[in-house]
This record gives sequence, C-alpha cells and structure tokens, in this order.
Amino acid sequence: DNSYKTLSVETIGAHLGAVDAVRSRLGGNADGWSVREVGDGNLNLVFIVEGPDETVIAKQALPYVRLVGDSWPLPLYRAFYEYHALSRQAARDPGLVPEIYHFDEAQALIVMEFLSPHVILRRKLIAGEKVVDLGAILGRFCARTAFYGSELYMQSADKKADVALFAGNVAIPAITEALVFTDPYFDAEMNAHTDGLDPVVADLRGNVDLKMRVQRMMTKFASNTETMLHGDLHSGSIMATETEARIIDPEFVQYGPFGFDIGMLTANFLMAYFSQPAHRSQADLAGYQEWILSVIEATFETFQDEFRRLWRDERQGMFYPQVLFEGQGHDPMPACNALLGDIWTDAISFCGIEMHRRCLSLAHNADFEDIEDVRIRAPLEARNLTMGAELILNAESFADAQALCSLARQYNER
Ligand code: SR1
Ligand code: MG
Repeated sequence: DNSYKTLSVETIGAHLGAVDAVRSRLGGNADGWSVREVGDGNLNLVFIVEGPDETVIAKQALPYVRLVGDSWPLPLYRAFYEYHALSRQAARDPGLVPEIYHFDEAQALIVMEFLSPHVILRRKLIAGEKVVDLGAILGRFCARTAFYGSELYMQSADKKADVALFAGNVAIPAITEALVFTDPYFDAEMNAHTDGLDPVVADLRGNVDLKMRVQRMMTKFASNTETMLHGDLHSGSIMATETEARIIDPEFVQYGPFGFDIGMLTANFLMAYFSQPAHRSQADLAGYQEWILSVIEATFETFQDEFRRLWRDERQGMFYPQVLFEGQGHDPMPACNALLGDIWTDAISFCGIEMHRRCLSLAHNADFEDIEDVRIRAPLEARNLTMGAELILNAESFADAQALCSLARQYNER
C-alpha cells in the first residue's frame, strides 16, 4: 500500500530502507540510521537521514500549511512540481540545485543531496557573514534559468507543453497571489504588522496609485508565462558556505515574468540591509551593509552580462529569431538591451511588493522578526516599507542597480 502517509522520525528509516537507491547510498542497516526532522520553513517536513556511508535530505509535503495547521489544506502535488523544477534547474545551471536521488509522487517525497556545511543564507546575513562571489552566482542562476526556460531558447511546442504541465500547480501560486499581491494592501485576516507601523500601513493602503500598480504586477505574475520561475527565491531558499551558494526549494515554481525571481531576491537583500542596525555593532555596521549592496549590484550586473551572452550565443527559439537580426546583418544586442530594460523595471516593482508583504501579511522574515524590541524593529521596517512604495510607484525611474542602492542608503539614514 503506497497511499500517502505522513512520515516521522520513527517511520522514515524503514520507509527509505525499502528503496534500493537510498539504502545503497546510505549504507548499513536502516535500523542504525540516525534521523532528525529539521524543517523550519512554512510548509513541509524535512528530515536529515544519516547512514554510515552518506547523509541525505528527505523532504515530504504535508497536506496542509505547516505554519498555520490543518485548517489550511494544501495539495500534495506541489512535490511533483518541485521535483520537475529541480530537474530543469539542474540542466539549466548545473551544480546549483541539490541532486535528486529518489522521488515518490504518492508520498510527496523527494530524497536529495544533503548540503553540508551549507547554512541558510538568511541566517548568514543576520549573523554578518559574507559569501565570496555571491552576486555572481545568483545573477548567473537567474539569467540562465530565465533564458533557458523561455522561447528565447526553447522550441515553442516544448515550451507550451511545459507551461501546461506546471499550470496544474494552482494552489501554490494562489498563495503568492494572496499573501504577496493582495493581503498587504487591506486588512486581511492573517495579516500582522509591528506595533508602531499603523500610520505607514494606513498610507500604503490609502494609496490608490500604489494598489493599481501592484494589481498590474499581479496580472503580469499570473498571466505572463515568459519563463519558468523558481517562484520563491528569497534568502531562505539559498544555502551557502563562505565560498559557495546553492538554490533550494522551488515548490513555488510556475511560468511567469522574467523579472520576478531577481526582484524577489533583491527585496530580501534590501530587508537584510535595513535590518542590520539591530544585528551589528556600530563598528561592523557600515561595512557589512555596503557588502550587501555590493551583492545586489553584482547580481544585476552578472544577470545582464550572462543574459547578453546567452542571447548572442544560444538564441534558438521563436523569440527574436536570428533570421530577423543577424540574418539581415543587424546587431541583435539593442533588442536584448531593450528587453533587459523591461525586465529591470518589472524586477524593481516585484522587489517593492516583496518588501511590503514580508512586513504586512502572513510569513514575515527573520531579518526583522528576530529583533525582539519593537521600538527598534518598527522604524527599520518603516524604512523598508516606504522604500518599497517608492520602488513600486517609480519603477521606471531607476537607471540601474547603483541608483537602487543609492536610494537604500538614503532610507537607511532616515
Ligand atoms: C503559507 S506559505 C507562506 C510563505 O512561505 C513560502 O516560503 C512562501 O514565501 C510563502 O509566501
Ligand atoms: Mg520555501
């Protein structure tokens, strides 16, 4: 009977012991494996299973939202989409996502590579730790997944089949549509914000231009299938050492706009930036904050460089066909640069929206939540919220990442 059963520290050893690919990897007898449940995300169970030869991660979807409980059911099929997203990301940017060892659709279970000594990037940012070349690694990942997942590279029929496949993942994008694009802008039931922020929140919710722009971005998010997104690319979806970064957890995968992942990612760096005064001593503060901004700049620079390289060398899909450009002796790069401009503007808007939702709706981030004293937390979140609004309202006016970072410095001084 392979019907879904929620696994536990007590049962997972026997379950995986019956799977050849896992048993032979871990070695020894399943009775002797050590198991810990370490899931600290909002949705799933995550087990570390350690055998004499190797250690693996086993991630099992629960039939409800872990953060809320069984009052919010959530389909198990998200594990199927996560598995397919990981497979595609592994092909598009080899080595950047964990290797998959076993997938069991009925159990909504993925057994994969245990990343060690990697830790969640958000924890490193709160602790003031740096990662060498972080922006370059993340910028390349965003560019490669964006490019290879679109009709710039894919054949139209393959792309349409893939859009249709992932379109089945309806319940997960619905979370983003509610928690990210809608709830922050009205008094939704699951919302929460820090004491002291009422005037800022009232300003945001009273701004009709802002809400119109956010709805425009949700329309793009929900209806524009430019490429396969990670869908939840925040600093909790990245694991890093001092010199390496890997991307995990793409269960929010969907086809969507090119600028979404890099915009969400940037927001999470900006929130790390604004929260730093509560986490660093005065002596370390400015230097570490500047490092975070340098990561944002490097991410965008690398994204654009890599996207241009792929455009020049690997454009073979339906979009911007070579026959219209190189084929008639035209330079193809102005068209690429124009598209990069649109991606940048979208990314700035998505960035502002993510900065809002992490302080206003369900599922806040530890960068701010770990600041226990709300008299310290509220003004830092206020900087983040007001800058977020400026990004959404004036997305077209930011020339580049340097301009974005200059604005962050100004808000940081308020
Ligand atoms: C109910 S899920 C809340 C959040 O957790 C995930 O990581 C996504 O960011 C989602 O919005
Ligand atoms: Mg996640």
